[in-house]
Amino acid sequence: MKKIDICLTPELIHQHDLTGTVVVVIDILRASSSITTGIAHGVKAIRPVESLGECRELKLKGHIGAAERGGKKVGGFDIGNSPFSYMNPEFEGKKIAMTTTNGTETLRKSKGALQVLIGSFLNYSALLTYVERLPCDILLHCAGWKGKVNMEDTLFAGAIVFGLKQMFEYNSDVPLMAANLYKQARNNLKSAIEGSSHVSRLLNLGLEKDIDFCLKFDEYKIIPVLKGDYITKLKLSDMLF
Ligand code: 3SL
Repeated sequence: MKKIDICLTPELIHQHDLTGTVVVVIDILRASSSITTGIAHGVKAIRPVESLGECRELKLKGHIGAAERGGKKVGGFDIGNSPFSYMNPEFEGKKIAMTTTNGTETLRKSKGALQVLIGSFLNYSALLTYVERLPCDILLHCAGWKGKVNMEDTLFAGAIVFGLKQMFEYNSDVPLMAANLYKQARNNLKSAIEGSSHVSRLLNLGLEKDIDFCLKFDEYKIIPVLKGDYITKLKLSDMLF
């Protein structure tokens, strides 16, 4: 039987064998939501990089520069990490170089998997439909915050496990824990994450609008996929079945 597991923080990724596994990278607030939004709004490709230096270099080579640290846009770059900034019609057909506090590191640590997908509430059903049909194991890789577990990524991973109609074997207790958490929270996700660390951080920065948007289900029908160095829209020819 196919297996599903959840890695609650990139610090624990060494516990998982990525070979032959499809990994879904989850950073609800806000990297995976922003990537999904950008690709859905016609951005050609997004290159996740870890350092501000790499991002700056790519900006000099013609990429749009997106940089966030601690929730804030880094000076000298074009945008930070708000999903709304990824809706800019001027970015259609262009490439973005992106660096964020946790999301881009989670992407790097997912390399070596059979396929790396990007998941958010914004593309929940499209992602669920695809991963359910995959002939291989699935790992939901949560970004958390600086090595620590967070509520919103765990809830989304739980939403995926909860939504699966096919039987999957759980590789640990985490899928069951996360699905139960989601089951309790699903009627009011916003109140479920109230008081959580990153929600408080973003609220202090006046970013409630971003939180509300990132909790919306199924705004988009696309699935972003990391191929080589770039994230693009998953095409029929990329599908593993
Ligand atoms: O940590 C990250 O990668 C970001 O998503 C954090 S923030 O929401 O942009 O603050």
